[in-house]
Amino acid sequence: MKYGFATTAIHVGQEPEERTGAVTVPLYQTSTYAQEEVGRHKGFEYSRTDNPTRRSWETNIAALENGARGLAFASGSAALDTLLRLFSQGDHIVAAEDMYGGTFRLFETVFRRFGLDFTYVDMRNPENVAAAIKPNTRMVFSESPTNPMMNLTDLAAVAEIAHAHKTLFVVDNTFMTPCLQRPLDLGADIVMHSATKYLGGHSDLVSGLLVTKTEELGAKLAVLQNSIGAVPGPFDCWLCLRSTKTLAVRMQRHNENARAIAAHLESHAAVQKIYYPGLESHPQHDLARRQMNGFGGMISIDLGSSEKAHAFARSTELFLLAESLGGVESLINYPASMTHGSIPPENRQRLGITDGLIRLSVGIEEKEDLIADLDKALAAG
Ligand code: P1T
Repeated sequence: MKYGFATTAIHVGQEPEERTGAVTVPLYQTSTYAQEEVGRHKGFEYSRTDNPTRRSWETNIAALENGARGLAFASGSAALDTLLRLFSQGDHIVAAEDMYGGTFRLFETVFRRFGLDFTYVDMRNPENVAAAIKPNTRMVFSESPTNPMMNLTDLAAVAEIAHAHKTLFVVDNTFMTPCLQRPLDLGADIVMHSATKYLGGHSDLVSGLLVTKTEELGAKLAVLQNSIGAVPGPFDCWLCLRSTKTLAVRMQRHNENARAIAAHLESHAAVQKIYYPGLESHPQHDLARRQMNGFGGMISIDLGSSEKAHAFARSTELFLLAESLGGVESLINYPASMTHGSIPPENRQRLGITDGLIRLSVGIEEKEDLIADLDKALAAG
């Protein structure tokens, strides 16, 4: 990165427009581009393949993740779908056992039918990854921190294991954003995002990304991106560009609010367990300090029973009960039946996704108001 993070976010890929000097990247809401003669054009032919607003966003996110190439998709799930088409029937993937329920569903209900094989491991211990790798393993896939249990993968250690076996290492960086964690710098080959979350940041769009460390991988994925066509429209890319300009200040505030709330909830009598890597009591707190530049805005708490969790979820006023995360507004999620409903019940129990578990996405409101809202709802349970 030539500049610091916030400067890169505001400037890279976003030079003033040549014709008018417009400071903001224009919204090129067009499907196609006039050509002067057959084979002679200005670098754009068709918007599934490339679009100037999308290209600005892809350039910007590649710089932020310190990668060679960024590729934008219609959702995080579409980004994953395209990623998995790098592989062929008979290939094997090692994935984190604890991750977003929709990722597990995509792997199991779609790609297993097409002949991909998956092994799920507890990635808190890198040795579990080494033990699961087979001769046909082509990818190690991690989420760190995981959704919703906030478990960490030692990214540098797992990258080393993956590369020793000539296997790609891919990290879903949705919870952290490149502001707080840069997996490519720690050895990952590809970073994946649901841009719907912190990158979009305002709960007003659905989008996804892949960022590759090398041009070669970027070129392979660009062929898939164009062939499959799960691309975002120019307006969503324009909104993402608008949003990353404030990513550094938003993440700072998410960090600050979540740390205050986690510290408060940790000593609250109604909270049986709390999962937040910023707390010294988190078993991987030291690793969090080492590989992250902040602990993020996501906290999970266990209230002990489904009744208590439901009473809490219907009693908050500022924290809205909704799927998703990472917006400026605070949200509550009940993983067991919402985001992780597609994980088999026995797996959920084993992972700690109990019927008493609540996931909080801490927004950037005033922390005193958020704490008062949580206290009132905890009293109601
Ligand atoms: O929703 P979509 O943009 O398709 O992204 C899927 C996805 C991928 N990875 C992670 C870590 C995610 O959290 C998500 C989406 N998650 C939610 C909707 C949620 O509430 O957890």
